[in-house]
Amino acid sequence: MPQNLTRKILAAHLVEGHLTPGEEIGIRIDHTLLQDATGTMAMLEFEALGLEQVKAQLAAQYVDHNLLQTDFKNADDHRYLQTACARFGIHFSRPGNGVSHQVHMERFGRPGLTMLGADSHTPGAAGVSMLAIGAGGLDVALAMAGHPYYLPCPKVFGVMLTGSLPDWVSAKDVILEMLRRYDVKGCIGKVIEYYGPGVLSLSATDRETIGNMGTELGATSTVFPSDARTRQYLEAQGRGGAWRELQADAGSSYDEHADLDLGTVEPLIACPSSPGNVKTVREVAGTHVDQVIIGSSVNSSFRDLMVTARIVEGRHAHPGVAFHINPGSRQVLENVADQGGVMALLLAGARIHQSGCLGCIGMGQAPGTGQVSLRTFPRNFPGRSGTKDDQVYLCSPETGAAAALKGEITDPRELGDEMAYPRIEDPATYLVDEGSIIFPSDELRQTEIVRGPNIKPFPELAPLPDTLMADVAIKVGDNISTDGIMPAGNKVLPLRSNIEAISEFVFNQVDPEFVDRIKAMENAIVIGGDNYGQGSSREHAALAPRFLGVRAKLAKSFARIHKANLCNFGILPLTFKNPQDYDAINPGDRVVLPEIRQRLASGDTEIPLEIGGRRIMTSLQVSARERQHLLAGGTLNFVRQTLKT
Ligand code: MIC
Repeated sequence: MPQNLTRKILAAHLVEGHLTPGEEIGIRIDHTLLQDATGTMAMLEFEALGLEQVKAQLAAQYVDHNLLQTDFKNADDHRYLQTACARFGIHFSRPGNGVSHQVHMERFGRPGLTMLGADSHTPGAAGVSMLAIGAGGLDVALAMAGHPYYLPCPKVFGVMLTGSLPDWVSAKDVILEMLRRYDVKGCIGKVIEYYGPGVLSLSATDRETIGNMGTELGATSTVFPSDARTRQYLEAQGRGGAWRELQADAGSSYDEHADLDLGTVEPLIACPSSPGNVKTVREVAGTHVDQVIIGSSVNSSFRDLMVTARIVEGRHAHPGVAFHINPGSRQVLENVADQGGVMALLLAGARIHQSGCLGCIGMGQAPGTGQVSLRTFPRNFPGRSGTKDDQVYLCSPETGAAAALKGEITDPRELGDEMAYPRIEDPATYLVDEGSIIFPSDELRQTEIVRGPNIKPFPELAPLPDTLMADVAIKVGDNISTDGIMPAGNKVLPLRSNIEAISEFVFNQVDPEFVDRIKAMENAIVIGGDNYGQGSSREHAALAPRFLGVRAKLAKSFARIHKANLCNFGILPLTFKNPQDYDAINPGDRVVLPEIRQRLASGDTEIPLEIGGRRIMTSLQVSARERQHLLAGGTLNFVRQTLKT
């Protein structure tokens, strides 16, 4: 039977289960990706598995998030990661070498392979036709140890692209168009597969932009065919040998389907404070702008920086605008410099930063009070920039450059009256720089691992009790992101390897009293709305609440990665059978889950919950494997138990 490309890659990697949407499957993982903010904990978890060496075909560790070294903590973590990589045979990309997604595409990505990354934007590797999935650090640690990755078999959503993008419109507008149509939970449980004649008009890095931000649609991953453009990119990177052709079989079908004519896409912008709050740039044109940032974890490629440079060349940013550039990698910056782009940007007043995520995760670059910031980043959840009540918009480099020049949101097509659209060609041969990557070697395997004082041992987690009594610690609404649960930013991120310390910040932006309140409770439950835990892969949004006593979360629905992280750390992910019951539970209520252990062990999917003499029904949709992990109090407990027996 003819197969679409996603199912072909899944079938080639399937080690457990059947490719039936919704059923749990186990797939072999070829590449693993860690970044430093999630990676320090993931590396500690890998160490806890007691292996001598990684077993994945290629494991890479990037240092791109915690780049500000305001004290010893981040620098200590960098040293820990560097020494652990040397010891276990992992590629180490040094601080400042670039954003994981960009560097992995440049140096390691290969069509048709699977990748698991402890970063939700890992699907950016769609740019080189990988099936790349974001996951919690523990799942990545297990994949590094050679274990399969388990996930609900996704549906495949085929999007047929036709036409080509008009001048002043680029890949960011394509993914914003998808977000305008489907919003932040429209693609949960799906892999988006783009195909059709329009695909060839998109370069590898355009496809990276679309894959990276597919995550904001809730998608499990994004897949593109591997074609002449993929080949061109890999050859330009000096890695032509990695190319192979891949596409859906003729006559294959999709579980769901849509058409997108690239020729009809116009400049779009996601308004505060959700990537799904998309409007046309025309609708918000004229809004005063204080800050523009081009680059970071998405839109930081050669093309993105070069198009910005050519637009601002010979002019200066508006005096009211702080204009920043965050290159995706040193290699990007070197190639932009080689073609004169750096000088054009400097003369236009740009502040050029080191390569990395930076302001995207609140590591600096916070806007001032009441200021409007336009960023090419992937997400703009409330307060994520580091500024309370922030006004962050997400847009293309073209729209960002237009705002930098004019001082207000401007449809970039208006610049067409002043200049021709600078269509950028990728270099035929990139300047390649691997100098900041430390490759594994036998010699390095002798390295002693160095740990700083902020790196604390993994906390002990008790197994699930027979009956669970818990107090409602907080009740939140729909689309609460992991940034709302466990904020990032330069104050909190350095605590990622110290669970006791980071737990003091749980729900800090949503309810500053939360931690004091939960400390007076023995066990706690959190009540949530739809799409609870959307956004990042950070397992700390499960582990830190668990450390504080959260044993269950009851929501209308969960985001995929967060739900898996809850199971990994022994928190029951319950959903309302009847969504109206959401209104019947309030903070301070005491709830009881009678005989929960036994119900879990017997595979019950309907779990009664008693509240003030009333009983409501909840639903527990987890696999047999996840049930065992929940009973043990978390995946590490379970794996350790199995190692003992
Ligand atoms: C993000 O963009 O939210 C992050 C920061 O990259 C996270 C990972 C993290 O919290 O460390 C992600 O996307 O998974």
